[in-house]
Amino acid sequence: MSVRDPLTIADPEQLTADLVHLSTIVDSTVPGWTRQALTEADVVGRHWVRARMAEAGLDAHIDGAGNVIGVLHGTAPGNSAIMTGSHTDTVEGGGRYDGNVGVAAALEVVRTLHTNNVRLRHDLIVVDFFSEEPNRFGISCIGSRALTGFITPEDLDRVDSDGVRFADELTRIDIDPSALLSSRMDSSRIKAFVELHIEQGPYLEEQGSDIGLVTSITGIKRFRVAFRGRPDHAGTTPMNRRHDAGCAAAGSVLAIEQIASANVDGRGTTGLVTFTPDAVNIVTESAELWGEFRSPDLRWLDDAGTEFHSAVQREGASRSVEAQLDWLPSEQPAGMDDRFIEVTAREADRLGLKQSRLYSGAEHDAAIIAKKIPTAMIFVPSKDGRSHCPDEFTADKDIHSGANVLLNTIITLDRELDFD
Ligand code: HGY
Ligand code: MN
Ligand code: MN
Repeated sequence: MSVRDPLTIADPEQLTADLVHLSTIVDSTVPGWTRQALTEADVVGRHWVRARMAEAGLDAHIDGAGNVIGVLHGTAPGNSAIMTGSHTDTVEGGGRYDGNVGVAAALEVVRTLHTNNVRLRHDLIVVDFFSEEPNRFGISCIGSRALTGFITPEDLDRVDSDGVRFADELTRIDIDPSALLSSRMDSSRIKAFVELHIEQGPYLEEQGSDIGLVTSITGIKRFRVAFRGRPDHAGTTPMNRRHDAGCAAAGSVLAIEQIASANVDGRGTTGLVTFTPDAVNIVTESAELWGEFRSPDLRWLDDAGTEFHSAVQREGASRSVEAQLDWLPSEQPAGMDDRFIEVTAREADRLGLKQSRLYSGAEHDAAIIAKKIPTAMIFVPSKDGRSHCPDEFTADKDIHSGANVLLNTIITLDRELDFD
C-alpha cells in the first residue's frame, strides 16, 4: 500500500479529544484553564502526557528537569534525531490552546506515522517542555533552558516575593535541582526542532491565512523592582513630607508604558504590583513591581533598560524612597532557520493552505532551542488575536491544518536532512 503524499493526520478527532482532556486537568479554584508549573494540576497533566506518549508507541519518560520526553526510534543506525513539541503549563487564568496544541498535535503525528506504517530514519523526539510560562521566580522556559544548558545554579537560588527559594519549590514537586542542572541533551545529534503553536495575536486572521511561518521570535528583558519608603499616617502627613513607595512604583509603571510606546515594535508591561502595608489609611512603606520589555531589536531592548533604570532612580529619589532594580534572566531575539522555513512553506503549499510569514511577539521554547539547534515554528490563527485569557480560541480545522503541516514537515526533513 503506498502512502498518500502529502499525508494527513489519521484521526483529527483524537487530537481534539486530547486537547479537551487536557482542559479538564486544571486548578478549579482559579478562573479560566489554569495549569501553572509547580502546581498539582501541572504534575498530573505531565504524567497524563507521559502515559499518552507511551500509548502512542513512544519510549516515554520524565527527565530530571521535569520535561516529558517520548522517543520514536528511527530505522537508521546512529542516533540522529528530529525534535518537536511545546508545553502544557499555562498562565494563571489562561486558555486551552497555548502550548497544548503543539504537544497534542505531536502525539497525533506519531499515531499517524504508525497508522500509515511510515518509519522515519531519524529518531523523532516529542517533548512537553517543563514550565514554559514565566514562574513566580521570574524565569520562563525552564525545561528548554535545562536541555540546552542555559540554566544556572544562581537561577535556582532565586526567591519569590515570600522569600521561598526556587530550588526548594522544585524539590517539593520531586524535581531534584541538581538533576535539573545536569539534564542537558546532546544537541549535536538533533538536526531539527519544529514547534507548532497558536499565533496568540491577530495577524493571521486579518490576513485570512491558515498557517503562519515564523521568521523570528521576540527578545525579552524582565525585571523586578523593590521600593522602600516609610509608613505614615494617611491623614496627618503632609504630601511634601511623605516617602511613598507606592507612588514611586506607580511612576515607574507609567514609565514602562511611555518607554515602550515611543517605539513601534516596543512592548512594555507591568505584570504585578504589590503595596505593603495594604491599608487605605497608611502611606505605603514598600512596593514591588515585576515587568518586562519586548522587541525584535536587541539595541532597543538595551536602551529601554537604561531608560527604565533612570526612571526608577528618578521616581525613588524625588520621594526619598530607596529603589532596587533587579534584572531577571532575559532572552535575545531568535531567528528561525531559513531552510526550514522554506520546508514548512512548501508543505503548507502542498496541503493547499494559505500562509503568511510573521514575527512572534510571544516567547517560545523554540527561541531557546534555536540557540543550539536549527528551528522552525508553525503558527495557526487565534480568534480575535486573544490569548493568555479564558477566551483564547483556535478552531479545530485550523489546529488540524497545523498538525498536517507539522506531520509533512517532519516526514520531509527526515528524508532531506543529512544523516550522520
Ligand atoms: O509569555 C509569552 O510570550 C509566552 O506565551 N509564554
Ligand atoms: Mn503563553
Ligand atoms: Mn506558549
